Amino acid sequence: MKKKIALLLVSAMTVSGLVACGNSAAEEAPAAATEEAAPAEEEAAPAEEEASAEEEASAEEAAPAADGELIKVGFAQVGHESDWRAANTKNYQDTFSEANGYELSFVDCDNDHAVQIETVRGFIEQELDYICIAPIQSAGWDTVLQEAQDAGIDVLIVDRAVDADESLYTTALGCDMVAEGEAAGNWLAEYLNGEDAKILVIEGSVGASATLGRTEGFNNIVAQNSNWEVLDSQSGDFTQAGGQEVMESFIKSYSDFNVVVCQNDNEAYGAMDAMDAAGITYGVDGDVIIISFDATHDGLQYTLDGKITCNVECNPLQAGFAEEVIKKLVAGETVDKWTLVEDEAFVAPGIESAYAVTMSQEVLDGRAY
Ligand code: GZL
Ligand code: ZN
Repeated sequence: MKKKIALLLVSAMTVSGLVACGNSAAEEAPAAATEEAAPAEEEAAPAEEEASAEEEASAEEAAPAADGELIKVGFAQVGHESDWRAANTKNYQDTFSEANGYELSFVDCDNDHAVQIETVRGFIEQELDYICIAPIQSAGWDTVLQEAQDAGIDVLIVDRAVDADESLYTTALGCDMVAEGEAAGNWLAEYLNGEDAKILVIEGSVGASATLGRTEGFNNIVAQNSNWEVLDSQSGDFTQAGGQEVMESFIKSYSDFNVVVCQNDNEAYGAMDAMDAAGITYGVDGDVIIISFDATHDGLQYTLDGKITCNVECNPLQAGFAEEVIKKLVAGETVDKWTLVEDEAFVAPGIESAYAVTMSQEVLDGRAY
Protein backbone atom coordinates (compact mmCIF):
# COMPACT_ATOMS: atom_id res chain seq x y z
CA MET A 1 0.00 0.00 0.00
CA LYS A 2 1.39 3.45 -0.79
CA LYS A 3 1.67 5.13 2.58
CA LYS A 4 0.31 8.46 1.26
CA ILE A 5 -3.03 6.84 0.34
CA ALA A 6 -3.29 5.30 3.78
CA LEU A 7 -2.48 8.74 5.22
CA LEU A 8 -5.77 10.04 3.85
CA LEU A 9 -7.70 7.07 5.16
CA VAL A 10 -6.28 7.06 8.66
CA SER A 11 -5.98 10.81 9.21
CA ALA A 12 -9.76 10.86 9.49
CA MET A 13 -9.63 8.33 12.26
CA THR A 14 -9.14 9.30 15.87
CA VAL A 15 -6.43 7.19 17.40
CA SER A 16 -7.25 6.40 20.99
CA GLY A 17 -4.42 6.54 23.52
CA LEU A 18 -2.44 3.38 23.96
CA VAL A 19 -3.55 2.24 27.37
CA ALA A 20 -2.71 -1.33 28.16
CA CYS A 21 -5.51 -3.30 29.69
CA GLY A 22 -5.67 -6.92 30.70
CA ASN A 23 -8.81 -8.96 30.39
CA SER A 24 -9.34 -8.43 34.10
CA ALA A 25 -9.01 -4.66 33.58
CA ALA A 26 -11.80 -5.02 31.02
CA GLU A 27 -13.92 -6.56 33.79
CA GLU A 28 -13.14 -3.77 36.25
CA ALA A 29 -13.83 -0.95 33.81
CA PRO A 30 -15.51 -2.69 30.87
CA ALA A 31 -16.54 0.46 29.03
CA ALA A 32 -13.19 2.23 29.18
CA ALA A 33 -11.00 -0.82 28.79
CA THR A 34 -13.10 -2.30 26.00
CA GLU A 35 -13.04 1.03 24.17
CA GLU A 36 -9.27 1.42 24.58
CA ALA A 37 -8.59 -2.13 23.56
CA ALA A 38 -11.24 -1.81 20.86
CA PRO A 39 -10.80 -4.33 18.06
CA ALA A 40 -9.93 -2.81 14.72
CA GLU A 41 -13.51 -2.80 13.40
CA GLU A 42 -14.59 -0.50 16.28
CA GLU A 43 -11.76 1.88 15.30
CA ALA A 44 -13.46 2.29 11.91
CA ALA A 45 -16.45 3.93 13.63
CA PRO A 46 -14.68 7.22 14.53
CA ALA A 47 -13.69 7.64 10.85
CA GLU A 48 -17.31 8.15 9.88
CA GLU A 49 -17.96 10.50 12.81
CA GLU A 50 -14.69 12.46 12.64
CA ALA A 51 -13.89 12.81 8.96
CA SER A 52 -14.97 16.01 7.24
CA ALA A 53 -16.96 15.66 4.00
CA GLU A 54 -13.96 16.14 1.69
CA GLU A 55 -11.78 13.87 3.82
CA GLU A 56 -14.60 11.33 3.76
CA ALA A 57 -14.83 11.61 -0.02
CA SER A 58 -11.09 11.23 -0.47
CA ALA A 59 -10.99 8.53 2.21
CA GLU A 60 -13.66 6.64 0.27
CA GLU A 61 -11.69 6.74 -2.97
CA ALA A 62 -8.50 6.01 -0.99
CA ALA A 63 -10.04 3.13 0.97
CA PRO A 64 -7.32 0.52 0.53
CA ALA A 65 -9.75 -2.34 -0.05
CA ALA A 66 -11.53 -0.34 -2.79
CA ASP A 67 -8.45 0.18 -4.96
CA GLY A 68 -6.89 -3.06 -3.84
CA GLU A 69 -4.13 -1.28 -1.98
CA LEU A 70 -3.86 -2.93 1.41
CA ILE A 71 -1.36 -2.09 4.12
CA LYS A 72 1.18 -4.89 3.90
CA VAL A 73 2.12 -6.21 7.35
CA GLY A 74 4.57 -9.05 7.96
CA PHE A 75 4.39 -11.02 11.20
CA ALA A 76 7.28 -13.36 12.11
CA GLN A 77 5.60 -15.35 14.90
CA VAL A 78 7.51 -17.47 17.46
CA GLY A 79 5.77 -20.71 16.57
CA HIS A 80 2.86 -22.79 17.86
CA GLU A 81 4.34 -24.04 21.13
CA SER A 82 1.54 -23.11 23.51
CA ASP A 83 -2.12 -22.22 23.97
CA TRP A 84 -0.98 -18.67 24.67
CA ARG A 85 0.75 -18.53 21.29
CA ALA A 86 -2.33 -19.85 19.52
CA ALA A 87 -4.46 -17.09 21.08
CA ASN A 88 -1.85 -14.49 20.15
CA THR A 89 -1.69 -15.73 16.53
CA LYS A 90 -5.48 -15.75 16.13
CA ASN A 91 -5.64 -12.22 17.55
CA TYR A 92 -3.18 -10.96 14.90
CA GLN A 93 -4.95 -12.78 12.08
CA ASP A 94 -8.32 -11.38 13.19
CA THR A 95 -6.97 -7.86 13.54
CA PHE A 96 -4.81 -7.59 10.42
CA SER A 97 -7.53 -8.90 8.12
CA GLU A 98 -8.23 -7.79 4.57
CA ALA A 99 -11.61 -6.48 5.74
CA ASN A 100 -9.71 -4.16 8.07
CA GLY A 101 -7.49 -2.97 5.22
CA TYR A 102 -4.44 -5.20 5.66
CA GLU A 103 -2.57 -7.86 3.76
CA LEU A 104 -0.96 -9.97 6.51
CA SER A 105 2.07 -12.09 5.65
CA PHE A 106 2.09 -14.48 8.62
CA VAL A 107 4.96 -16.91 9.17
CA ASP A 108 5.08 -19.46 12.02
CA CYS A 109 8.85 -19.69 12.62
CA ASP A 110 8.51 -22.95 14.56
CA ASN A 111 10.69 -21.82 17.48
CA ASP A 112 13.74 -21.64 15.14
CA HIS A 113 15.75 -18.40 15.43
CA ALA A 114 17.52 -18.87 12.08
CA VAL A 115 14.17 -19.35 10.32
CA GLN A 116 12.87 -16.21 11.99
CA ILE A 117 15.84 -14.13 10.83
CA GLU A 118 15.40 -15.37 7.23
CA THR A 119 11.66 -14.71 7.46
CA VAL A 120 12.33 -11.07 8.32
CA ARG A 121 14.83 -10.85 5.43
CA GLY A 122 12.06 -12.16 3.16
CA PHE A 123 9.69 -9.45 4.41
CA ILE A 124 12.35 -6.84 3.61
CA GLU A 125 12.78 -8.22 0.07
CA GLN A 126 9.00 -8.10 -0.40
CA GLU A 127 9.15 -4.42 0.63
CA LEU A 128 6.31 -4.83 3.13
CA ASP A 129 5.04 -1.68 4.79
CA TYR A 130 5.45 -2.89 8.41
CA ILE A 131 7.17 -5.85 10.06
CA CYS A 132 6.09 -7.32 13.41
CA ILE A 133 8.52 -9.68 15.15
CA ALA A 134 7.81 -11.79 18.25
CA PRO A 135 11.45 -12.77 18.85
CA ILE A 136 12.04 -16.43 19.68
CA GLN A 137 15.21 -15.39 21.47
CA SER A 138 16.46 -11.98 22.54
CA ALA A 139 19.98 -12.22 21.09
CA GLY A 140 21.12 -12.02 17.47
CA TRP A 141 18.91 -9.26 16.02
CA ASP A 142 21.19 -6.27 15.32
CA THR A 143 22.13 -7.11 11.72
CA VAL A 144 18.68 -7.85 10.32
CA LEU A 145 17.11 -4.95 12.21
CA GLN A 146 19.70 -2.66 10.61
CA GLU A 147 18.81 -4.13 7.20
CA ALA A 148 15.10 -3.37 7.80
CA GLN A 149 15.93 0.16 8.93
CA ASP A 150 18.16 0.69 5.84
CA ALA A 151 15.20 -0.45 3.73
CA GLY A 152 13.01 2.18 5.43
CA ILE A 153 10.61 -0.38 6.94
CA ASP A 154 9.15 0.23 10.41
CA VAL A 155 9.70 -2.74 12.74
CA LEU A 156 7.51 -3.50 15.74
CA ILE A 157 9.00 -5.84 18.35
CA VAL A 158 5.97 -7.54 19.89
CA ASP A 159 5.31 -9.84 22.86
CA ARG A 160 8.94 -10.60 23.67
CA ALA A 161 11.99 -8.32 23.65
CA VAL A 162 15.21 -8.17 21.66
CA ASP A 163 18.63 -7.54 23.16
CA ALA A 164 19.38 -4.77 20.66
CA ASP A 165 19.69 -0.99 20.81
CA GLU A 166 16.21 0.55 20.68
CA SER A 167 17.37 2.81 17.82
CA LEU A 168 17.26 -0.32 15.65
CA TYR A 169 13.47 -0.70 15.78
CA THR A 170 10.50 1.65 15.67
CA THR A 171 8.62 0.47 18.76
CA ALA A 172 8.12 -2.45 21.12
CA LEU A 173 5.10 -3.74 23.01
CA GLY A 174 4.43 -6.55 25.43
CA CYS A 175 4.17 -7.56 29.04
CA ASP A 176 6.73 -6.87 31.77
CA MET A 177 8.17 -10.33 32.33
CA VAL A 178 10.37 -9.33 35.27
CA ALA A 179 7.29 -7.92 37.01
CA GLU A 180 5.47 -11.19 36.30
CA GLY A 181 8.27 -13.16 37.97
CA GLU A 182 8.25 -10.81 40.95
CA ALA A 183 4.46 -11.07 41.23
CA ALA A 184 4.79 -14.85 41.49
CA GLY A 185 7.49 -14.51 44.15
CA ASN A 186 5.65 -11.88 46.15
CA TRP A 187 2.49 -13.98 46.16
CA LEU A 188 4.47 -17.07 47.27
CA ALA A 189 6.05 -15.15 50.16
CA GLU A 190 2.61 -13.95 51.24
CA TYR A 191 1.15 -17.47 50.93
CA LEU A 192 4.02 -19.28 52.74
CA ASN A 193 4.00 -16.66 55.47
CA GLY A 194 7.54 -17.48 56.62
CA GLU A 195 7.48 -21.24 55.90
CA ASP A 196 10.48 -22.81 54.12
CA ALA A 197 10.38 -23.31 50.38
CA LYS A 198 12.22 -25.93 48.32
CA ILE A 199 11.56 -24.81 44.78
CA LEU A 200 11.85 -26.47 41.36
CA VAL A 201 11.57 -24.24 38.28
CA ILE A 202 10.51 -25.38 34.80
CA GLU A 203 11.79 -22.51 32.65
CA GLY A 204 10.47 -21.42 29.26
CA SER A 205 12.41 -21.53 25.97
CA VAL A 206 16.13 -20.87 26.36
CA GLY A 207 17.05 -17.28 25.58
CA ALA A 208 13.48 -16.01 25.31
CA SER A 209 12.87 -12.72 27.10
CA ALA A 210 9.80 -14.30 28.76
CA THR A 211 12.10 -16.91 30.29
CA LEU A 212 14.87 -14.49 31.20
CA GLY A 213 12.46 -11.96 32.71
CA ARG A 214 10.34 -14.36 34.72
CA THR A 215 13.47 -16.09 36.05
CA GLU A 216 15.09 -12.77 36.98
CA GLY A 217 11.95 -11.44 38.64
CA PHE A 218 11.24 -14.59 40.65
CA ASN A 219 14.89 -14.82 41.75
CA ASN A 220 14.71 -11.21 42.95
CA ILE A 221 12.17 -12.39 45.52
CA VAL A 222 14.02 -15.64 46.28
CA ALA A 223 16.97 -13.45 47.29
CA GLN A 224 14.73 -11.75 49.86
CA ASN A 225 13.81 -15.07 51.54
CA SER A 226 16.81 -16.78 53.14
CA ASN A 227 14.74 -19.90 53.96
CA TRP A 228 13.91 -20.50 50.26
CA GLU A 229 16.06 -22.73 48.08
CA VAL A 230 15.78 -23.18 44.31
CA LEU A 231 16.83 -26.84 43.99
CA ASP A 232 16.92 -26.82 40.16
CA SER A 233 15.82 -24.85 37.11
CA GLN A 234 15.55 -26.47 33.65
CA SER A 235 13.95 -25.42 30.35
CA GLY A 236 10.67 -27.08 29.36
CA ASP A 237 10.60 -24.98 26.16
CA PHE A 238 7.09 -23.66 26.93
CA THR A 239 5.54 -26.98 25.86
CA GLN A 240 3.47 -29.58 27.72
CA ALA A 241 5.83 -32.38 26.66
CA GLY A 242 8.78 -30.32 27.87
CA GLY A 243 7.10 -29.66 31.21
CA GLN A 244 6.36 -33.34 31.72
CA GLU A 245 9.89 -34.43 30.76
CA VAL A 246 11.57 -31.94 33.09
CA MET A 247 9.20 -32.76 35.97
CA GLU A 248 9.86 -36.50 35.51
CA SER A 249 13.60 -35.86 35.76
CA PHE A 250 13.11 -33.61 38.79
CA ILE A 251 11.08 -36.34 40.54
CA LYS A 252 13.95 -38.79 39.97
CA SER A 253 16.47 -36.33 41.48
CA TYR A 254 14.56 -34.61 44.29
CA SER A 255 12.26 -36.08 46.91
CA ASP A 256 11.77 -33.06 49.15
CA PHE A 257 10.22 -30.10 47.31
CA ASN A 258 7.06 -28.11 48.02
CA VAL A 259 6.92 -25.58 45.16
CA VAL A 260 7.02 -26.06 41.36
CA VAL A 261 7.19 -22.91 39.22
CA CYS A 262 6.14 -23.52 35.59
CA GLN A 263 6.86 -20.57 33.29
CA ASN A 264 3.73 -21.23 31.25
CA ASP A 265 0.46 -23.16 31.51
CA ASN A 266 1.39 -25.87 29.01
CA GLU A 267 4.45 -26.78 31.09
CA ALA A 268 2.20 -26.88 34.16
CA TYR A 269 -0.10 -29.41 32.45
CA GLY A 270 2.92 -31.61 31.74
CA ALA A 271 4.22 -31.22 35.29
CA MET A 272 0.83 -32.24 36.70
CA ASP A 273 0.81 -35.35 34.49
CA ALA A 274 4.26 -36.30 35.80
CA MET A 275 3.28 -35.72 39.45
CA ASP A 276 0.05 -37.67 38.98
CA ALA A 277 2.06 -40.59 37.60
CA ALA A 278 4.39 -40.43 40.61
CA GLY A 279 1.57 -40.12 43.13
CA ILE A 280 2.68 -36.63 44.21
CA THR A 281 -0.22 -34.40 45.30
CA TYR A 282 -0.38 -30.72 44.36
CA GLY A 283 -2.72 -27.77 44.64
CA VAL A 284 -4.51 -26.22 47.58
CA ASP A 285 -5.17 -29.67 49.10
CA GLY A 286 -1.84 -31.22 48.03
CA ASP A 287 1.80 -31.29 49.11
CA VAL A 288 3.13 -29.16 46.25
CA ILE A 289 2.28 -25.55 45.32
CA ILE A 290 2.16 -25.03 41.54
CA ILE A 291 2.75 -21.53 40.23
CA SER A 292 2.11 -21.03 36.50
CA PHE A 293 2.17 -18.18 33.98
CA ASP A 294 -0.11 -17.18 31.06
CA ALA A 295 -3.52 -17.46 32.74
CA THR A 296 -4.97 -19.03 29.61
CA HIS A 297 -8.52 -20.35 29.83
CA ASP A 298 -7.48 -23.91 30.74
CA GLY A 299 -4.79 -22.62 33.09
CA LEU A 300 -7.38 -20.58 34.96
CA GLN A 301 -9.75 -23.55 34.99
CA TYR A 302 -7.04 -25.50 36.83
CA THR A 303 -6.60 -22.50 39.13
CA LEU A 304 -10.35 -22.37 39.78
CA ASP A 305 -10.18 -26.10 40.54
CA GLY A 306 -7.38 -25.47 43.07
CA LYS A 307 -4.80 -27.55 41.14
CA ILE A 308 -2.68 -24.56 40.11
CA THR A 309 -2.49 -22.35 43.18
CA CYS A 310 -1.26 -19.15 41.52
CA ASN A 311 -1.38 -18.20 37.81
CA VAL A 312 0.27 -15.00 36.58
CA GLU A 313 -1.37 -13.55 33.48
CA CYS A 314 0.37 -12.41 30.32
CA ASN A 315 -2.28 -11.11 27.98
CA PRO A 316 -1.91 -12.55 24.43
CA LEU A 317 -4.50 -10.20 22.91
CA GLN A 318 -1.90 -7.64 21.81
CA ALA A 319 -2.66 -7.14 18.11
CA GLY A 320 -4.90 -4.17 18.88
CA PHE A 321 -1.95 -2.34 20.38
CA ALA A 322 0.17 -3.17 17.32
CA GLU A 323 -2.56 -1.89 15.01
CA GLU A 324 -2.89 1.36 16.99
CA VAL A 325 0.84 1.93 16.52
CA ILE A 326 0.67 1.17 12.78
CA LYS A 327 -2.25 3.55 12.33
CA LYS A 328 -0.23 6.29 14.01
CA LEU A 329 2.77 5.54 11.79
CA VAL A 330 0.59 5.57 8.67
CA ALA A 331 -0.75 8.94 9.81
CA GLY A 332 2.81 10.16 10.16
CA GLU A 333 2.48 10.54 13.93
CA THR A 334 5.25 9.78 16.40
CA VAL A 335 4.83 6.65 18.51
CA ASP A 336 6.04 5.67 21.96
CA LYS A 337 9.11 3.44 22.04
CA TRP A 338 7.38 1.03 24.40
CA THR A 339 3.79 0.04 25.12
CA LEU A 340 3.16 -2.04 28.24
CA VAL A 341 0.47 -4.70 27.99
CA GLU A 342 -0.67 -4.94 31.59
CA ASP A 343 -1.52 -8.16 33.34
CA GLU A 344 -2.17 -9.49 36.82
CA ALA A 345 -2.16 -12.69 38.87
CA PHE A 346 -4.93 -15.08 39.89
CA VAL A 347 -5.11 -17.49 42.82
CA ALA A 348 -7.24 -20.47 43.74
CA PRO A 349 -10.57 -19.94 45.50
CA GLY A 350 -10.33 -19.46 49.25
CA ILE A 351 -7.04 -17.56 49.00
CA GLU A 352 -7.11 -13.83 49.68
CA SER A 353 -4.05 -11.98 48.36
CA ALA A 354 -2.73 -8.45 47.98
CA TYR A 355 -1.00 -9.62 44.79
CA ALA A 356 -3.69 -11.58 42.99
CA VAL A 357 -7.37 -11.86 42.12
CA THR A 358 -9.17 -14.80 43.75
CA MET A 359 -10.58 -17.06 41.05
CA SER A 360 -14.29 -17.64 40.67
CA GLN A 361 -16.49 -19.00 37.87
CA GLU A 362 -17.49 -15.40 37.14
CA VAL A 363 -13.83 -14.36 36.67
CA LEU A 364 -13.28 -17.32 34.35
CA ASP A 365 -16.45 -16.63 32.36
CA GLY A 366 -15.37 -13.01 31.93
CA ARG A 367 -12.11 -13.89 30.20
CA ALA A 368 -11.67 -13.26 26.47
CA TYR A 369 -9.13 -16.07 25.92
C1 GZL B 1 4.82 -14.49 26.92
C2 GZL B 1 5.05 -15.38 25.72
C3 GZL B 1 5.35 -16.77 26.17
C4 GZL B 1 4.18 -17.41 26.91
C5 GZL B 1 4.30 -18.83 26.45
O1 GZL B 1 4.62 -13.17 26.48
O2 GZL B 1 6.15 -14.92 24.95
O3 GZL B 1 5.60 -17.56 25.01
O4 GZL B 1 4.31 -17.30 28.29
C6 GZL B 1 4.66 -18.64 24.99
O5 GZL B 1 3.13 -19.58 26.57
O6 GZL B 1 5.22 -19.79 24.49
ZN1 ZN C 1 -3.98 -5.49 28.11
